[in-house]
Amino acid sequence: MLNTDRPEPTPGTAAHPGTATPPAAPGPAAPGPAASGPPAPGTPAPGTAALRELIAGELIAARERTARLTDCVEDHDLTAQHSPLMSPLVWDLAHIGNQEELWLLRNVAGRDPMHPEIDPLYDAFEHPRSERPTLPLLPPAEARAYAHEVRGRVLDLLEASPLEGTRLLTDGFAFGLIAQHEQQHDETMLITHQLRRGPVALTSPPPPAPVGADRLPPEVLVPAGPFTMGTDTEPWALDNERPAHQVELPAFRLDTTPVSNAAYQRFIADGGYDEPRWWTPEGWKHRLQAGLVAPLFWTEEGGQWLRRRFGVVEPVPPQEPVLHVSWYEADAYARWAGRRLPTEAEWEKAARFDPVSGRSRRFPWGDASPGPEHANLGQRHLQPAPVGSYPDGGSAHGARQLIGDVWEWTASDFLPYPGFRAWPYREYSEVFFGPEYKVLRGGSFAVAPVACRGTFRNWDYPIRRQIFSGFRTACSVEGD
Ligand code: AVJ
Ligand code: FE
Repeated sequence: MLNTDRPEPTPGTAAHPGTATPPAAPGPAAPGPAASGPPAPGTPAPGTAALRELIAGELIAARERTARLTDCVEDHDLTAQHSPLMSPLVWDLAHIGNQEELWLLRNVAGRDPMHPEIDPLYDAFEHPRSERPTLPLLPPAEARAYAHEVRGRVLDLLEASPLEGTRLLTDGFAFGLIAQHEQQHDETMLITHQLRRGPVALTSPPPPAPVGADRLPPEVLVPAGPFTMGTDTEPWALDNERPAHQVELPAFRLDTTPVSNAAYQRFIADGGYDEPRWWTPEGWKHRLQAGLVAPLFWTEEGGQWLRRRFGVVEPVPPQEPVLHVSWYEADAYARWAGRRLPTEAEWEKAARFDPVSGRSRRFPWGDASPGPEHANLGQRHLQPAPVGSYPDGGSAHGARQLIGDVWEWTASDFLPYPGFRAWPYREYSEVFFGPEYKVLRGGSFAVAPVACRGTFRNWDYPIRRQIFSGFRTACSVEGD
């Protein structure tokens, strides 16, 4: 798996078969029967049979989502390039199969390549996205057949494999890696759908209404002190989430919810896009060069802001978290508001630290895998939920919607934790470390539970905004 140009994780699907939303007319957006994510650390390890079943469930859930994203349009929409920022959908489809073949059939099972001649086409480091439409890619039917053939062999391998003995096999890591990889590309494909022009292909029911949102305090206080950042125990955590390490932070305040469209419109109306003092020098340069005046997909008509969402133009909903903003815009907004973006460590402490036990949890609400009551994940809805939604997903300090809804830009560059070791390949994380990428946390509505947790790190260029990105703001506590 080597993808590079952009971020996007997507979680599997937590085990809530009864709650998956039935497909709506043009093409279902929501996942079907769900699987449950890796075993929680500290719980008794499931027997091999139970782990196999869990893995199979995650692989199947990912493939159902891939099918939902690729069966809803005609072949010409699969082979076309809808934006130079994105691959043709048919590239993602075959790349998913190719990475599954590489990691599970070749590296784990020691098999020979099935079609060595196609490998370079689907190596994300060989060809940038903008070039991929010119490659002799497998046509849609062949791409589907290839991914299907690989999957059949992988399910046979899963039945026969011990889930221990090598590091790739332990806890089914390599299988978990592949389920996460497919879900990450499903989020990428959903971004391609959002960029695509033409008839509507995907629909979904709206997210649930917020509960008690008008009584929420605007910000929460996270007192000074140490906490454990990252993980050594989460079985399917990726290399950049490791190792666990202690971080000492001064007290800070964090917005209870992501910044809403209504709040962001006040920034626009106040001339925020015309005031260089709110922007970093590079941000201002980019704002001028790119002609930024509002989030991506917004247009103003008769004094009202409209947005295009998966082919539908609609008024911007004031209570929804702002979406499709770059790091530069998020950073400028925060400065206009007299605040700043949280650092990555602040975000993770607010999301995971439990002051009662002194432990860091897997998720804001505890260690249980995400269910539909906790967070807007898994493409059940094709938009973020209004701010203040998901009271059951709140953190120990009372912040909401840290997981799901919108990826949250942080102030931090994408850097390794102390003691980082690339695993299982340098091209997942290591080659991206450095100041040119900013970290995003928490996952979006397009992220599957299997690829989402309190430690998960995403990264992208600060100019990017076709991704499902929003943010919340923070401030230091005076006198601390
Ligand atoms: C972690 C989302 C930045 O899409 O570039 C997919 C994920 N890595 N295939 C990306 C990934 C290899 C990656 N991000
Ligand atoms: Fe990839």
